[in-house]
Amino acid sequence: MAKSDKKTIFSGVQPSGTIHIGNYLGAIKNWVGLQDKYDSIFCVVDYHAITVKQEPEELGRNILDVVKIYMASGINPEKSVIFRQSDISAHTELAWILNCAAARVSDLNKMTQFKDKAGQEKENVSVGLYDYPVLMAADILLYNTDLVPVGEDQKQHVELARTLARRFNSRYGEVFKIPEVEIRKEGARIMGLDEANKKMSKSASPANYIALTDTPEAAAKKITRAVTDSGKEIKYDKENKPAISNLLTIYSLLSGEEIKELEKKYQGKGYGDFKKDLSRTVGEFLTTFQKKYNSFEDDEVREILKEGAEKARPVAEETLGRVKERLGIKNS
Ligand code: AQP
Repeated sequence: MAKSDKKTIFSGVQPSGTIHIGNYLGAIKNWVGLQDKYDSIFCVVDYHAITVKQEPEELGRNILDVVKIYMASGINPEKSVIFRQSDISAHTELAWILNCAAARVSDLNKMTQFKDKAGQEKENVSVGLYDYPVLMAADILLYNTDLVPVGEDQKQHVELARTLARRFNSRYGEVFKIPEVEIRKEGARIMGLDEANKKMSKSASPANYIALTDTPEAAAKKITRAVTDSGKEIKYDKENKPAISNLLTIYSLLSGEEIKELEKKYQGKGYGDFKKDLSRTVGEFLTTFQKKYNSFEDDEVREILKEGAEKARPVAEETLGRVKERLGIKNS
């Protein structure tokens, strides 16, 4: 990567299943606007995906599909670096070093995403799932990242990256830049369609999410069946009307209409009318999105990943080299 005066952003998506509009509205959509202002690095975090079981053939497919989703969303590989995490071994090397030289069991015991994902199975899930936030810290810290644009569920993990960076710096001298988290207010936590008190999630049932690859008809069916709240009013009130507030957020972010305008538009109308129009808005978005998504070839994507890794690797290796020097494990 050519050195510039711009600040650096880093973020990623796991190729762990079907990418949904929560991933898009909470993260990817925001990256598009940031790529002109920042040196931007967008990773496909495949080593994160294998913290839970993946089918090998599907994983290979999903990696290429995530890149297509980045590009269909407007991430331009001419402006931004797009690469696959497993192509740069410095990620796992630095994660191990941070495990030993900065992270504590007590840090990881606080991670709420692990508690949510492991649930009752916390003694039987992989050690990788538990250690996931340390690998994420390595991802971020390798690139002297200034800003990490993510959805709200990742806030705690970015805070851990800051803690680990500070701890390492105070013990071994300044090596890591302390990154800031960037969370947009709107869309930071899109909730499930079938359960409005839980975030929309790839690993939930398909009724929970609208996939970016859903047909408009499939999406409309899911919206029709989406849970609603008591009362008839179309009103944004997260506390008392979490389901309608979530649908209003999706509608507003995809249409560009303010929530206040939407509330006015549906005054005196019922959930049926609202859902019909929301389905149309979502359908139009998906049709345009998928046209772009389907225009990319696998070989083109492989080339983008290769070039991206070639640009990112020297930066990662330079940081890792400094870390190893501080630890006394380089050139001894
Ligand atoms: N529901 C959501 N609302 C807003 N943002 C979200 N993100 C995820 N879910 C929502 C953001 O999407 C980016 C990529 O997420 P990830 O691939 O790291 O997966 P995740 O955060 O673990 O959540 P998923 O997509 O639901 O996957 P599973 O089911 O595997 O946990 C991140 O910036 C994230 O904040």
